[in-house]
Amino acid sequence: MTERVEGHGGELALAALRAHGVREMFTLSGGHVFPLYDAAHKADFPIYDVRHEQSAVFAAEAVAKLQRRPGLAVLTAGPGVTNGISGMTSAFFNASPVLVLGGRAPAFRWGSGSLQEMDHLPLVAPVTKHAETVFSTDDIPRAVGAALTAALTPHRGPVFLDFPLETVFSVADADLPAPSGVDAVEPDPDEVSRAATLIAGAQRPVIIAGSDVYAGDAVAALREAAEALQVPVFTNGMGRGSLPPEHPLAFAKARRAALSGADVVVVVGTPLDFRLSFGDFGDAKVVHIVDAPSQRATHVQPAVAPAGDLRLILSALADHAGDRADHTDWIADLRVAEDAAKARDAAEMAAETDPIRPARIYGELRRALAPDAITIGDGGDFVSYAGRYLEPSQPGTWLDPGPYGCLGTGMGYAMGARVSHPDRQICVLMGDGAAGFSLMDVESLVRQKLPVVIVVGNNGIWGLEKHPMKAMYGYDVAADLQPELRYDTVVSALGGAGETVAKAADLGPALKRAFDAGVPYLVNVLTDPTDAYPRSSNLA
Ligand SMILES: Cc1ncc(C[n+]2csc(CCOP(=O)(O)OP(=O)(O)O)c2C)c(N)n1
Ligand SMILES: [Mg+2]
Repeated sequence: MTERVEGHGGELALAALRAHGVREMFTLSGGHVFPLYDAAHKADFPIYDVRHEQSAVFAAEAVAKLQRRPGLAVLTAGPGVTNGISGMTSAFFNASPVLVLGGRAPAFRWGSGSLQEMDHLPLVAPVTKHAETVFSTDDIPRAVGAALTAALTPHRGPVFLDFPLETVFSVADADLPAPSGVDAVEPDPDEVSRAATLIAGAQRPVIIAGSDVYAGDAVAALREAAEALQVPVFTNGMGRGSLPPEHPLAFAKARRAALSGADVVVVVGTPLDFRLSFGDFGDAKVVHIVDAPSQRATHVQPAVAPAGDLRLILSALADHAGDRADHTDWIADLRVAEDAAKARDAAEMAAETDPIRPARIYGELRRALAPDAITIGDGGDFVSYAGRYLEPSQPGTWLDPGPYGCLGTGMGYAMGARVSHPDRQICVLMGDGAAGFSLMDVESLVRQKLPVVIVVGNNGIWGLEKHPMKAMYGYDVAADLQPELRYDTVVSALGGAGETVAKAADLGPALKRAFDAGVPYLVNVLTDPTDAYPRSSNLA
């Protein structure tokens, strides 16, 4: 049924946004988008504002990632939009359904040199699924609806609309089309059955499940498939926590043994990119299960690559009726490797070193974090350690920047996470370098009463760059920061609180104070600058 709506462009946009499940906006002020504020203000629609547009887009992305619904950022014309481009690009790489609404200089005098006049579309088109300028006020509801449908259709991703000044300030009446919903893409049954036969017949199969499993609400189906076919499961990105860590098929540490020993590697809902050796697992056959045909790899040829709704594909795997090999010994071997690695990690996480090593911080955090806490990683080595030592026990609790690897997500993701989950612990794990990109947005969090905990691994360097440069050239440049800088007093100055910790024994009590504080609180941990995350590829 089509409803009729009347109002200025902002009101028409808001009606369509609400109809499609958008529940808040993240923004930084600019006159070009005032009608959107006017509509939101009059309708009691929440507006969260930030100090840099990147944080608005990252906040919208966190909402989209965590809640599997569209996130909205409203950016003013020109510099507002260009400041949001790294956020849009991250959302594009992460398949996050984010809508960015941009202001735009007036169309009627385009080319005359209006303030902030620039055509955003050529810049944003390559990093969005859909980018369009809406030239007519009564076309706004249609355009918003179509953009959101595109964002939510697998393979999901960001979309962009801009409204010339006169479009959004003018009044019109228009149709408000009902949301059309997103149809599940049926996979090719033949491809699914070939995949099932291959996995069931394998001697040493492994599943690696990524973000689209969570985004596609396929966590339960993943578990059913793994249990039915008895396949060990590793995860990355938003896939982390899909199986609880105590599940007999849940693995995290034995990845090397698994990938070097496997005869079939099943990669679900994540690309065959640098995180997965570009899909090259030696002699193992690869099954790549993707949520849309566009996600099939072009650089490698998997044995089979079913494309479609991940719930349908994984449920079909679970229902596979044919013969299956026994994987008991394979699972037991991996469990030995997993347990040995866990014991090594446990020793590192307990180590009482001076200066503190990152592992110890994570040892303390594991005690302080509730199972449903949201952890957010923004940094270099410090965040690589978080990936290694923290084990999310529920899906939808882990936010990393994803394969685009953009520093600066921290305070934006924290805002989106706090808005999504007002009652949970929100903990940002930040490198001291990464802190420079978004720490000013603590002010936005304080002012809007959005408490979060920030733990800075303060090694005084851009560690992930300094160590490799030194190894490569014998020297390094542009890789030092001020040692022992008081990032905690920055947060205090902005209205939050915090403290500096230099001794391992002080970490636990400091974290307790942080989670009890009720305001943004930064625990500034002075860490060992000589400690480098061991990695095979050092370029990031
Ligand atoms: C926007 C952006 N700029 C630069 C980089 C390159 N980069 C990746 S990790 C890193 C160092 C991060 O340092 P810090 O946050 O202090 O963490 P550490 O490695 O010291 O633990 C840099 C500069 C990037 N990924 N993103
Ligand atoms: Mg650092």
